[in-house]
Amino acid sequence: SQTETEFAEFDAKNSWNEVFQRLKNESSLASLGEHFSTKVARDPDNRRKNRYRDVSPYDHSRVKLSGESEYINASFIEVPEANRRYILTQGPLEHTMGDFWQMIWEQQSRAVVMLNRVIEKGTLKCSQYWPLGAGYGYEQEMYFPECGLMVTLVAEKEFQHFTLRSLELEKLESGEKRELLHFHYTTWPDFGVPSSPHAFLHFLHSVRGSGSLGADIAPAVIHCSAGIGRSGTFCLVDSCLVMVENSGTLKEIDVRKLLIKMRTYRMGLVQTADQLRFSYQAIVEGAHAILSEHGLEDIQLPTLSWNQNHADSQPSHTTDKAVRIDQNGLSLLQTLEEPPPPLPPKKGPVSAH
Ligand code: PTR
Ligand code: PTR
Ligand code: PTR
Repeated sequence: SQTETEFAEFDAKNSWNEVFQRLKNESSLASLGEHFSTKVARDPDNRRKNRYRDVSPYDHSRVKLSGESEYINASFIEVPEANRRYILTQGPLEHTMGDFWQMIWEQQSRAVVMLNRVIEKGTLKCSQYWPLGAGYGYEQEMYFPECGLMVTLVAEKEFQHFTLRSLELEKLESGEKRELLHFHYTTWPDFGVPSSPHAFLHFLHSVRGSGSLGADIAPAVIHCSAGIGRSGTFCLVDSCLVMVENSGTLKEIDVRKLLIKMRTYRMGLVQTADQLRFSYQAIVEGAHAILSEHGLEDIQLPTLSWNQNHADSQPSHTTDKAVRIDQNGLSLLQTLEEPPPPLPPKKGPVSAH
């Protein structure tokens, strides 16, 4: 396939930097013109709502909040080829946490995928926008008066590379409650790559297995610090693997072309040559698993399990539950054991179906 050939070629020629630079140039050409303005983000009233001066949502794809102050640094990314929609956003600032929760409520998102840590290299990269809970000596709840939402930590489970949380959102005015899954990948440095495609694919399969990215529910909110580097990588790999799954082959995928297209919805998706290389690597490896002779069995999803008392840091006697979202809402399903180990490595070329 083109993806495997390119991966081998760029490695052999050590040309990832040039390839990435060319891609950036092509993206800027593709995003020229009035259609790609960022006027609202640059409005003097809104500038303080941007974490980074150089990362703005395009006007045409930005997510709007209801009410007077309708600006948030967030973008819809549409990938019709994969039947996917995502909301990508920056890590909330102290004074935009209310906007963040308002967006989640209004867009009816059922899951948040967080790819950064709150503090990285000694710097605050994102505000602490969800309650840490009694296990860390904090409250189980956080109240956001700006949007009238109460956010409660219901359960939490740590895995090797990520933490899964169940949060409850309550609109205090109406008493309406919703459940939200919080998938928090904790070992991906900014401007870096995950420790291995395995670890990342394990995480991705967990998110997908919950149904959180499915076309039958509202788009999930994906964020890191700026909402472009790691978030872009996550969406690129996910979309490509959906296309592999649907077509039964890696042959029809043009990774760079898809990325350039995705970059017309939000600037800067995938921030480094190494993140681009990692995307190829994860796509090739993920495709191998999907297309192996065992078929989808090989991407047997890691069981998402937790115990409900974890958040209270009590020694727990409750059983672990698997979790899944569908149109009817989040459900904690049947009793299950610990998640299996990450995907086994796959060798050999991807079969050409
Ligand atoms: N580290 C950030 C940056 O340089 O992008 C800091 C920063 C963020 C600086 C926002 C200025 C910012 O606001 P303005 O858009 O008003 O310049
Ligand atoms: N096919 C498996 C199942 O039905 O449980 C796992 C699975 C479920 C895989 C959902 C992916 C899923 O979601 P999406 O369509 O969002 O990738
Ligand atoms: N101006 C910032 C910087 O270069 O540091 C913007 C920025 C920050 C861009 C982080 C991307 C970043 O990574 P990520 O999108 O993965 O959080």
